Amino acid sequence: MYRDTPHAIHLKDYQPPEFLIDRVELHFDLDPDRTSVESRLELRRNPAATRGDGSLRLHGEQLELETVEIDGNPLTGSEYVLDPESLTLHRVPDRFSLLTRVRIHPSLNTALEGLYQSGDMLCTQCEAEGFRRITYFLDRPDVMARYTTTLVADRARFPVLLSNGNLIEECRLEDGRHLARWEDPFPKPSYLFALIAGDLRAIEDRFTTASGRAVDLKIFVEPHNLDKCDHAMRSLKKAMRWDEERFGREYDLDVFMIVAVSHFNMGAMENKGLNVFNDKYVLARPDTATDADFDGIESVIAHEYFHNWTGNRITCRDWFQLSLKEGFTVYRDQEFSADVGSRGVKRIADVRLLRAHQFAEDAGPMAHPVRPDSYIEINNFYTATVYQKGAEVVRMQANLLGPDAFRQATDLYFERHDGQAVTTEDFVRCMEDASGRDLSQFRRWYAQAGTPELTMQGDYDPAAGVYRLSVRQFTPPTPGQPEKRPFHVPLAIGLLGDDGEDLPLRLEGDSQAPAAGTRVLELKAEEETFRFVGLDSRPVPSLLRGFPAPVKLRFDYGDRDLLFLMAHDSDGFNRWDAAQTLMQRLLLALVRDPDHGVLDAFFDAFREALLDAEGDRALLAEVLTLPSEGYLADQMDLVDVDGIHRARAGLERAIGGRLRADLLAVYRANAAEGCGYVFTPEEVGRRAIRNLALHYLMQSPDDETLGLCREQFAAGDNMTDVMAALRLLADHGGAEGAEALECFYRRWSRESLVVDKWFAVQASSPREDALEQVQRLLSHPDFSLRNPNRVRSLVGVFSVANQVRFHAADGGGYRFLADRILELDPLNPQIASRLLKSMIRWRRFDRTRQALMCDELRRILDAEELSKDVYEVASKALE
Ligand code: 0A1
Ligand code: ZN
Repeated sequence: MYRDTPHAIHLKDYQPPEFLIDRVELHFDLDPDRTSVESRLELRRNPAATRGDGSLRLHGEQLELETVEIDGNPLTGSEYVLDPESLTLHRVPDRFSLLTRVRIHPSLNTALEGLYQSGDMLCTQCEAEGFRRITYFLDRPDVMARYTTTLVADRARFPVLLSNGNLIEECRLEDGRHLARWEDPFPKPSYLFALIAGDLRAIEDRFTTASGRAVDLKIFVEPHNLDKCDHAMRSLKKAMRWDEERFGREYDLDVFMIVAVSHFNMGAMENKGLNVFNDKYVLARPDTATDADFDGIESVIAHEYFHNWTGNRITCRDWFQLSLKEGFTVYRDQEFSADVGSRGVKRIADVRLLRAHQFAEDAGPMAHPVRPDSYIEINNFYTATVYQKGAEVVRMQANLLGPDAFRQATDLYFERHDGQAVTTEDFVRCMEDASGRDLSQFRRWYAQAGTPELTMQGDYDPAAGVYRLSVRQFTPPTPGQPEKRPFHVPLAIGLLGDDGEDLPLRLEGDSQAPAAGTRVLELKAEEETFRFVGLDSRPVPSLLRGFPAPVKLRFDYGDRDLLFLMAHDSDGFNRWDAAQTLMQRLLLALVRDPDHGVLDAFFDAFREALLDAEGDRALLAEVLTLPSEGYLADQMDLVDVDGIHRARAGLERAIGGRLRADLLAVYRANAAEGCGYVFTPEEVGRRAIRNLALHYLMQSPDDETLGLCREQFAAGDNMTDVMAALRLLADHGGAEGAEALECFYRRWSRESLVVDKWFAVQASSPREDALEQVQRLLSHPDFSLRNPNRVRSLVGVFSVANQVRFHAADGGGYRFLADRILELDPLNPQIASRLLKSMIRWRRFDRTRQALMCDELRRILDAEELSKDVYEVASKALE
């Protein structure tokens, strides 16, 4: 907690560590209230370091120091300096062994960084800087060491004791205690350290690697969750095989373990050989988890597993390089999900997420490059920019190189840098060295923040048979970067003829005509014109196919062209994008003018898509979903909160009314056949389109549709269908809604992840009394500020997914959020600071709301003691 102004850390100040640590031996005497940690470090001066003053400064926070010894000689208090963040030893030898003993208190650790108690178990979270809350250390990722970890604990309370690597010893001790010793043969940075102690059960399986080695796979959970691990195990095995086939990466230890914990700040953590997961991303049974949950589990399990090579074997030199591991690993998990599911739907989902969160971040006061230049608190930089935009930057390189050269480049990266802590620059150099391409201008994607806007214009000269496409790029200023230089942007483009077929894209000067289809052009200048020749009628351009770069497109399409693309584009992504653009345009017109009519052509196109029996249903559901209120808000210079809600709800009602018969037919035609729930792309698509039909029908409900909804709620054998119906009933309200909520709670009150859904449904309801209901739920016996999943399901969902009620003009939503942040900050700064991000883009709103938000931000900044996390976000928001 800070009273003084916290200072920023800058990339330009990076210095290699003065000391290296070769070996670490840790001995834990575990007890939730009082744990003792003894650490023996083998240290030596780093030959690559510029010589400092001869002293050694180790990181350490919230530790009670009991002993310090150098080479077996205890130090007295005058031989070291202790402050709240470090332990400094003066005049140390060039090579020595350091022993420290500290005490820590896991049960009092509500920040969930370091060693903490989650339910009845003990667990750790060390990324980014949590290890310093366990022992004194050089807690930075470029210090990589080999660890041996000994765990001692009460055998009845903590029968399972886990750490990284392989188990090398186990024995019983006196007084009902026992000991387990783990050794990790791979050097690792401290942020990948983990330990677990608890009364856990495991499901076990085995994987044989491509070279024939057997790996034991274990997923540990609390006993009552043992029946919810099968999907996670299947996902893990799929991910392991895929990484061998697609990237040539084999697993390297004899055992791979996953542990599910109920209290976790993020999604999961890739600790070497011992991944720790938020239980939300492990536990699933068809009756407790939705399709979206199954999907999330598959991709997060893969993500953490993939980190074993992209993050663990090769790690980051410093935290500015976070996207080196995160951008690349997200790219890898996106490709995995695309390969094992539906590629088209996956791309749409990823771009939706990027546009909704990353574009918003780039347009706000916390905008930062994929490789940030500075931070006050690194935990604030686990962002959509580092993760999702970072993945797009890797994807662009993969596309520029093509599949073969990209594979050679990643092979080179793994070979050249195995065992090292490196930078995004090292990654790009591998791309260049393997392919012979010059990516010097491309590197700006790592250094410049902001979303480039591409303004395109096309004109057709019938006499010459030429279509000219001019492209201009402009990137708006972001904090600290008033002016931007042009990016190297790949553009994937197609031209459609009158019949909707792709035309050959022959550029002036081409020696021969290319085949019809997509052509990738490269934009490097601020402005460029491409001339396509040999066209005997005006083509319809299909621009930025598959979303080849994280940019915004400005092109003045007529509605007819968009309808044409929606019906004919050979690129599925652009068919979806054309539909979204049309809907967005219509909705924004309705916001400006509530009497703006809706053309019959819109309903006709909607109906035609809806009734397309051949199409991929999941893709169809994406095409027929209106842009969210938040996304629409991002398209306006001045957000009209109520106008957006009115327009979107009105259009949904109109669709439900006008297309009632078709929607009912689709609902019935997509009823489940056969036996029970299966998680396949086809079945997920079927449920998605059916529930979307029910959603539209329930926007102007009658007895029949209400009856269907009630039936689905009562009969649903899977959580996807039950949740869809519950949400509709709850939003419909009245006795019906209350009864459904009550019945759901009674049925599921012992399943914590399902109770989260129950909170979330109420928090996201557009009903006028949503805030009052959320306030009431704060005193529900199941609500707790100490469980991040619970906080996110109530406070997070209300402030992020309920734009109309959170941004109510009376400021009630803002006050509510600020109160929660102030309560939460002393307990869990990471979660407090994440919540605050929904209030930092106040400049986009009207004066009344601006003033209300600023008042709350100031009230937060005025608090007696504030974490660095919240301070950084609140102060940058007001800059
Ligand atoms: N590296 C993890 C995410 C993660 C980051 C920070 C954490 O605590 C502050 C926890 C997890 C991943 O990318 O999955
Ligand atoms: Zn990650």
